[in-house]
Amino acid sequence: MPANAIQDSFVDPDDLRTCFTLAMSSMYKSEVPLYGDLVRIVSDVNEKTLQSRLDPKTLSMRYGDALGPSPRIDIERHGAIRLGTARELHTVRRILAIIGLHPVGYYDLTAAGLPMHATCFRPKTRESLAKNPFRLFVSVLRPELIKDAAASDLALDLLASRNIFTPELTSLLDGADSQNGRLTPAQGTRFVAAAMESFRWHGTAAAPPHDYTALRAAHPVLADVACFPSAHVNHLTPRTLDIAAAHEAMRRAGLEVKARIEGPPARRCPILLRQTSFLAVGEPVRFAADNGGAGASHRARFGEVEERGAAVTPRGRRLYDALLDEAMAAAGARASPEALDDAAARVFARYPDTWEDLRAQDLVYFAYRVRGRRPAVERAAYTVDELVRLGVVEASPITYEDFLPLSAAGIFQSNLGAGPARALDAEMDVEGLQAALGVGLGDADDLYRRLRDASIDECAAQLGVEIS
Ligand code: OOG
Ligand code: NI
Repeated sequence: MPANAIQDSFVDPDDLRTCFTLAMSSMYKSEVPLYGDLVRIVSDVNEKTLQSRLDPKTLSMRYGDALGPSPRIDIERHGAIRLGTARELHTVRRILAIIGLHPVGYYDLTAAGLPMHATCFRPKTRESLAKNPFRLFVSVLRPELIKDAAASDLALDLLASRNIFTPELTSLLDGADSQNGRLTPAQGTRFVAAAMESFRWHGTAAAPPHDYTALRAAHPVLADVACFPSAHVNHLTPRTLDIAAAHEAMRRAGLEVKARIEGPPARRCPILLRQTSFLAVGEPVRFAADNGGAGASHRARFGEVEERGAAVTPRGRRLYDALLDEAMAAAGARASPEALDDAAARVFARYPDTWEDLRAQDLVYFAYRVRGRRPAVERAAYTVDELVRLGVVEASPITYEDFLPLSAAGIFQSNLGAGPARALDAEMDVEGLQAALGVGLGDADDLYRRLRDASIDECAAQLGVEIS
């Protein structure tokens, strides 16, 4: 068989990711009907925004960018799961690799009082991102940070006795290993269905009621992570074109909405990521008959919306972090959500807000493409800035594809009902996370730089000049 015939008999990981995303979306809508309402509300807002905003500058940012046309806006942009053990994380890494998602970045959640760290599983190449940018925020317990020894022992006992992966899934993973990480269409179909078993909600706890109650009292996240037979998806997140309008529409529709939108304040040139959510709903939990006890109501699962802006450079990130700190300090620890928003709006006036300034000050990553023909001035070499000034190439901001640790902590906290969080006194454990994954963590900045540099190389090749 010729080489490409062999390749053709396997599913493209990006296509499989779309099947996976759609399966997860319909599963989650049936599990949390309020999420279906959210998707309808957001899609309405997006429709109205599309009709009202015809400014080409914002259009390119919102509906596509230098990296190509934006895929369907109504497909979810991310989801999240919480895992209990290194072994679970290792298997989840294998599952997600098959749908083209790879771990990028380290997220320390101890600032939110969570004994957990996380990574973002996401597509890494321009082509893969353009096909379907869905990503998964995956956190995992750090049991060594649980202060209450009895709770820690109990959680570890429960986790040691569970297996969240079906035998069918395990055998498909092994099969993929022997096929260069690929699956045939028939295997792919079985794989998506089997993977959903690991991420679906099980209303019957895998722990007796007194254990559930004890862990919930120690920290609600322990009960959520350790007391169920699966790693239920805890939210999905469609993309909105106007997060303020979506937040308002959710409130008007009677959803119980998060107190404030996480991330940077509203800007003309959107950067990073803004998020809001409806708060986790109470879901009935049963306990196995021989465990006795009445049921409980478990609060972990919610629905979120996100608006993505441009990826910032390390310099842009330092400015973002500094201004956010300053805004929080100015508002004070007990500030109301409105006061915090006001302080942020005031302080962030110092974050440049035109694409030209953001580029000139190297705050945002841009990709480039040839606009005009060969530059009129015939030289063998140019700088990017010269070519932009000559109108030969144009710059468009690169979309941010990652998460924000502080926002993630805020989202986590508002949905756990854990009360005010006190930061844990703990070091990060990047090595521990990488050891559990069995692969190194990708570096987000590296990926944005690569996208930028590849776009410059393409311009150089097209123009037949050297670009520095
Ligand atoms: C994950 C929260 C993080 C985000 O959008 O920042 C997240 C969780 O609650 O498990 O998804
Ligand atoms: Ni999220």
